[in-house]
Amino acid sequence: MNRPLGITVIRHIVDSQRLHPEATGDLSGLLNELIVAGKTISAEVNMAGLADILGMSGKTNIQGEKVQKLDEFANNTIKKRMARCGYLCVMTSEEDDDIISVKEGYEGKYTLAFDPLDGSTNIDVNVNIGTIFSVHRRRSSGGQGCREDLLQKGRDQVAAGYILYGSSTMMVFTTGDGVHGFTLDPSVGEFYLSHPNIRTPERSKYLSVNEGNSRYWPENVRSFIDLLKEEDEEKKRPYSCRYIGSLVADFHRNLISGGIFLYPRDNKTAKKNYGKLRLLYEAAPLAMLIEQAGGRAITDDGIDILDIMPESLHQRVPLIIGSKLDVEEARGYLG
Ligand code: P6P
Repeated sequence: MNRPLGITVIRHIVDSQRLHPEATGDLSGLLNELIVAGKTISAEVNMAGLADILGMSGKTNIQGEKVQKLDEFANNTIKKRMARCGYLCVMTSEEDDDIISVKEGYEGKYTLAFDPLDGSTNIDVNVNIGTIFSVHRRRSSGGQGCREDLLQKGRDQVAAGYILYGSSTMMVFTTGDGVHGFTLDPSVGEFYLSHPNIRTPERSKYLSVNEGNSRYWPENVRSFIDLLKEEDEEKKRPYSCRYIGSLVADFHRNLISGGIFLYPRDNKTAKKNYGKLRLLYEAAPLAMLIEQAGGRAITDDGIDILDIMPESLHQRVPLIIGSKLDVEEARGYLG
């Protein structure tokens, strides 16, 4: 069969690097290592229904959530590979309480924050899950990196993206020159460019929010969400509700088709009083992606996610993210 001459993700990365004569190739190398880790995780996720890897590992992570075996596999796969890639000085993971050092002698100039397998509660029911990553330049001078290298504003990220394990495995990322999507051809083991220069529609088609929490939302948030459900011919409302409960899956659908995703703070528990989602390795990378694609990402106080200065590794933030016109309307209404 004559296969179309697809652009592989590494070809795209190298071509993008050429746009920056000052580039040393370290970021390209870092992304390539992440791609290998993603392919490894994809193979395991796709076998999960067959291999004895479903179910719990018996451990609990810093979030107080039970760690699933696939979570552990994904976390270890990324940590082992990236610790010796030579491009990082320090990492942080949703699954690890503290910072993660890199192999002595392999210290590099970037940092990596990642959620190894977000949406893990969906693993056993075969719903799409994903890996989310965020890359910054180190701020410390040399050797092993430190917490301060990780606690940087999302606005200063040099790269951000996710790998979505679904009906097909896709990698979507940005290095500041637009958002590009690649689909894995498992028979070849290559990611091919399938979604060049993704631009998210200015107006939503979907409303993504967990209505089960509505009684706990601040009153103004609840009334804004009700507004999205009222008839409005010009804005093509009410929007269809789509909520998978897997952030990467909900985000990806909205990125491609247009949508607004909300995970507001709730007054039910102190833990969620700042929202459920984490800043460093969920909200900030997705915020860079959505802004690069023409969308917006704010808190339920109307503050740009990318402008928040992190104070801790696992800091939570309320998140409203998606189509520009709807998110800006939210900012006006809530801000
Ligand atoms: P809820 C999955 O556990 C996750 O962290 C995100 O992937 C998802 O968007 C969110 O939690 C779902 O939370 O409270 O609606 O089940």
